[in-house]
Amino acid sequence: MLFTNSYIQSVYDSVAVRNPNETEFLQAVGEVLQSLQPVIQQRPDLQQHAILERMCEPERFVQFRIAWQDDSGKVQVNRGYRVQFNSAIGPYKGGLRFHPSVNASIIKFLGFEQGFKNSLTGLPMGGAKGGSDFDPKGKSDSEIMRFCQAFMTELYRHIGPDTDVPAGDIGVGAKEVGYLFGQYKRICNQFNGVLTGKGLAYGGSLMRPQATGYGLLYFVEEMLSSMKQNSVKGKTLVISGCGNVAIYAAEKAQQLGAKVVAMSDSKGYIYDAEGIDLSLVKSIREGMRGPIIQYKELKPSAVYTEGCRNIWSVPCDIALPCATQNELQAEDAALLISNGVMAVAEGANMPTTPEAVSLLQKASVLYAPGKASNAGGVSVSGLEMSQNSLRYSWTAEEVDSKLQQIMVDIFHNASDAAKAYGMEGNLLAGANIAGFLKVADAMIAQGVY
Ligand code: NDP
Ligand code: 2IT
Repeated sequence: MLFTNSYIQSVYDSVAVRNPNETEFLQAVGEVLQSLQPVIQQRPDLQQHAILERMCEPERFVQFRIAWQDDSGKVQVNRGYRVQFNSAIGPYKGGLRFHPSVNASIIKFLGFEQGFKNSLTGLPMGGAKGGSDFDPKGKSDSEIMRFCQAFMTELYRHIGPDTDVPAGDIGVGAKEVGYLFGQYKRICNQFNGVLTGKGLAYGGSLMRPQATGYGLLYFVEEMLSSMKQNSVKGKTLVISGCGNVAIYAAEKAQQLGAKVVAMSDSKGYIYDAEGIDLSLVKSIREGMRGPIIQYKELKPSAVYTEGCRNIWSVPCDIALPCATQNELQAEDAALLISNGVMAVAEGANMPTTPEAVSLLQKASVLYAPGKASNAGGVSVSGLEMSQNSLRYSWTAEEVDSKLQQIMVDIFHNASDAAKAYGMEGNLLAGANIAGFLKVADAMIAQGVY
């Protein structure tokens, strides 16, 4: 990767040498460093303090074995991870992903991004991520419980309500968080806010399940109104994925008067010209996380197409990638542009490749980077931590209005930072700069570590 600033080039090159073959991590680092070039020129102290070098090296990276018994009694072995990237502005905070593709590179890219995202929320949370290559698909409830217990039997020693607070991500929802929390409580003999995304009966926050998807739409609404004097109402949306983020993005989009015509999973996508019936999607996904092809069985007028990336061929005004990293590539961006897309906003983490982002920006399509637009989930996790500390629960309306305000503030912080550094309208650069500066200043204030 090439940079115009020679110092930034040398930082990137040494990260690349130190982390060979970690393509997703290097992609995330490269994208942030690219945005920081004007900041580095104005702030020579950042180089003096080696802030970039320190931010690109996790404070701690733990990898461990997870052995558990499947329903037939056979012992299975998986690999677990927790990366504690940066604690400058608060306890480490970030989700756990259970998916067969999980490896060190993916966990590190997610942990690196999380630090900037958490900074943008304005809440006191550092950056972390974790997970396992365990595949929850096709596993029984008992297998998932035993796996979660085995995972926590190692993880517990690295986390705590003032140290590191995990939550969900792909393959980890309320059920898994419940099993993880139960095991932590048994081992430590402590009932505290060590995880977020908990059930309401034992310290969870109202609105946490909805938070990422709803927050995404609050961000898009603010972006359309500020940058195009427009709104979500009456727009046609395509949303990839059909998990937690996608479902609640679709729900809020429909509440705001938009029509969602397509959703997907890792195998293919459904198109419903009448607008997606979310109650059907929820009934398919609840419990066993069924495949989206079942939508067509329940509603035969819908069309199912194999291949999840084909979803970007569906004409729409707003595209929301809400499945996984690098799911929207240059060819997909070109198709969206030729079909007249107005905005692309990321619900997933790093779903748009750098080539696709650059095509969208050149075509003047509004582009919202995930670390800003999907920050609603971790924001309500931060509010769950506050409620746990207070030993109190806020109403859904209270949490929702705080979430809305946080998303509006994130948009303006990103937009203002872009303008201040001569890149008006570039929300990617603005989000990276605004998220970075707060962490950088906190690191300098706390001395060399
Ligand atoms: P879920 O596990 O609830 O759903 C994931 C969805 O993405 C499923 O539809 C799944 O399809 C699809 N998917 C997963 N992996 C792939 C892949 N390799 N290729 C194509 N499709 C895939 O996860 P979430 O909704 O929680 O997470 C979705 C994205 O949002 C992730 O990038 C996550 O990091 C990000 N995110 C999540 C937050 C949260 O609060 N949960 C907060 C901020 C960001 P299938 O069922 O077929 O596997
Ligand atoms: O990517 C993310 O922001 C999340 N998966 C949510 C993290 C959290 O701690 O709620």
